[in-house]
Amino acid sequence: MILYTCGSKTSGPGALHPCAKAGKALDAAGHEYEIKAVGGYRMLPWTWRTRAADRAEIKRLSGTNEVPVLVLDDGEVVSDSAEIARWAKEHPARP
Ligand SMILES: N[C@@H](CCC(=O)N[C@@H](CS)C(=O)NCC(=O)O)C(=O)O
Repeated sequence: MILYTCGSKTSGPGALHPCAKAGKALDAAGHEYEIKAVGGYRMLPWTWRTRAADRAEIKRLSGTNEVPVLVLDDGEVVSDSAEIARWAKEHPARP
């Protein structure tokens, strides 16, 4: 599975950083996943020029410009940190 994140990947406190929240939930459920970091941030004006291109893939996958986005091995897409955390809780890697 692939976890699309911002440039900070899954670092920082889950309570403050949505990508960290998703990563920590997947880790707690025992999942192994590849991280793909996307660029282009609404808070960083100098990244606006490439933002659409940088986020085209997640827009195509999830219909949103926001990360985290999780793509499961069967192609199912789970977007939003709360949804990913719920999915991880409901689907532990080792039952
Ligand atoms: N409600 C969303 C918020 C996600 C969010 O704000 N993600 C940031 C990265 S940590 C983002 O992609 N922001 C859009 C941007 O910077 O363009 C969630 O919890 O997943």
